[in-house]
Parts: sequence; structure tokens; C-alpha cells
Amino acid sequence: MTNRPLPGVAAVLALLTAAMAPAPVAAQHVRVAGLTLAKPWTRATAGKVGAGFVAITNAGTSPDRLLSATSPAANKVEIHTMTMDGGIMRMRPLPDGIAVPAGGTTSLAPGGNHLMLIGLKAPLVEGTLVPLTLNFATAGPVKVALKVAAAGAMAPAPGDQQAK
Ligand SMILES: [Cu+2]
Repeated sequence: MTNRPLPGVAAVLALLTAAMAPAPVAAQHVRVAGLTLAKPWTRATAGKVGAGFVAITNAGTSPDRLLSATSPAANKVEIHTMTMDGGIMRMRPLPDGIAVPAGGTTSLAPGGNHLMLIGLKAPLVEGTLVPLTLNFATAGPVKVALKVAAAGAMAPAPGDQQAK
């Protein structure tokens, strides 16, 4: 037995997944260059700022790094971390991005690291999809779509938990 991934199988699966996707931005689970981006989601808001979440798993043997992100739905997207400052949770940008270690998973989730969508051009409506491009040092740009959950949700909608 070997732990090495089978590139041929992964490529075929990626093609099948792409062929079955109903629209380019509808993918809920994206695999590219050894990275799997699972359950990209955000929350409904009528405000100008939103938070984006996704779990990034690196099945490869080399580390990668999420450097930046962009979305046509926002003026800019920052990568943020949450820190405790005198008992108060504060968030601050991570200008160097976030490491995605080889064989590891980097989770962007409520209460921790997240994507900050700043200057939303329209309200985020529950059930819709927000296009987003994640820029990785090695994998390059990866397009995902953030599924909009209810306002204040702490997890993606239940139906998305099984998304593959
Ligand atoms: Cu933030």
C-alpha cells in the first residue's frame, strides 16, 4: 500500500465534478492542484461587510499558501485572523496570507481566520452564491462560490455539509 495520491483518478474525478456542475459558480466543493476547497460559505447581510469561510485541505506533498482573494461582489477581500486583546476579540488582516501545510487542512471558520468581504456592492441574499477567487502561491487562482447561509449562521446550511 502507498499513501501517494493517484493523479489520474483525481483528474478524472475533477472532470466528472466539473461536467456535473450546473453552472460555473455553483461548485460547492472544488479540487485543484492537490487542494480541496470544501463548503465555501458566507452569511446573508444587508450591510457593507461580510465574512467568508472555507476549509482548504492540501493533499499534496508541498506546502501552499493562500495569499489573497478577490470577489466581484466586494470592493476588496482581506484575509483576517481573530485575536484576543485584553478580553476583547479583535480581527486584523494577515498581509502574508495563511499557510496551507502539506497533508493538512486550513479552516477559515467563524471565530477564527476568515475572509473579509469589504465594500459589498449589494446585500448578500440567503441561498444565493457569491463568486470568489482565492489566490494560492503554488496552485494559483482558484474560483469558488460562497453559498449564502442565514444571517448570523455559525455553520453552512445543513444541505451543504454533504456537498462533494
Ligand atoms: Cu474580519
